[in-house]
Amino acid sequence: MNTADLIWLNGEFVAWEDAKVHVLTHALHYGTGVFEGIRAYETERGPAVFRHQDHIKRLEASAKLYYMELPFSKAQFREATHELIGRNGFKSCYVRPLVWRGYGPMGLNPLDNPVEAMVAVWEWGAYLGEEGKRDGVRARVSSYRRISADSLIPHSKASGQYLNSVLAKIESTKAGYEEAILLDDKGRVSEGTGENVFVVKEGVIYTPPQTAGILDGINRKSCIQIARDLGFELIERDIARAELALADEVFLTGTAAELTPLREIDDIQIGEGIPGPITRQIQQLFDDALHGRAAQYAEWLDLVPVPSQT
Ligand code: PPE
Repeated sequence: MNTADLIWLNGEFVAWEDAKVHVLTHALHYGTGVFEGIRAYETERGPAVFRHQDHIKRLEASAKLYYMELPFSKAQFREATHELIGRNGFKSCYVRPLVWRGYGPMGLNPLDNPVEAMVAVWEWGAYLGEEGKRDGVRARVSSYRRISADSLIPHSKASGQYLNSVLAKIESTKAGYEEAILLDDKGRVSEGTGENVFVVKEGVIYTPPQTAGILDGINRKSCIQIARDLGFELIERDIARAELALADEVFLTGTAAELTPLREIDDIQIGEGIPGPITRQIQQLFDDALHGRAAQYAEWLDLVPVPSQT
């Protein structure tokens, strides 16, 4: 992977290779951590973090659902990230905050373990490939169902919960696909291993609702707004598996994946087998928003102060 000079760990800036924890860290054994995936983009006014406050709020929400309080304030996370981007000299990068139960008593009750925090940044290219973003990717429906609220918390971006995505990702990769789509416990379309999903049919856009086991994606929210601002009808409703194959267009959204079209599902071509016109239109405006070229979405960008001003 691409590295950086510094990582922020529990309030200190430490060298990348020194950012270490004890092997008896609670989260390493039981998955008791919560994290975020954020991106900063190069804009005309310098690096800008996309919907930074929304991501930090979701980090706090994820922690709350697992009985953790953020060990630093939201403002401290924000400043730490700004300083990391500046001091590592990045124009654009991926940002990964993690809050976890640290070294302390072993056993399942984590409440006496310290809550620790870190933020790392590194340069991370297109998650599903530049080609994938341009031409679309191939996915299959996973044999694993998306975690349900019966046993875990889809709304929390919790480390241990990602074993579900990891299994689906391994399965789809070994079978020769770029991504997997998971159904929820009732067999309805939920999401990708790290992306929300949208279906276009006869000019109308559909996406699964909050109750379909999804992570409440920040790019999902952005693309819903962009689609509506462009004048499209967008409906949040349950989606049947067959609607993926029968759609005119399907696309995925996520911080890492940005907006990536799907061109095949389960070896069935979607629409014309190339990204469709509605996908293209939303992708273009979304890309403009990310890079600070869309004035109407300027408030989504958290500009990183240049060092001389800090
Ligand atoms: N669902 C899941 C399960 C998910 O992990 C993500 C983000 C999303 C939906 C989209 O959420 P948002 O980024 O707020 O629009 N996945 C992150 C982790 C990817 C990884 O491999 O790690 C990401 O995109 O950063």
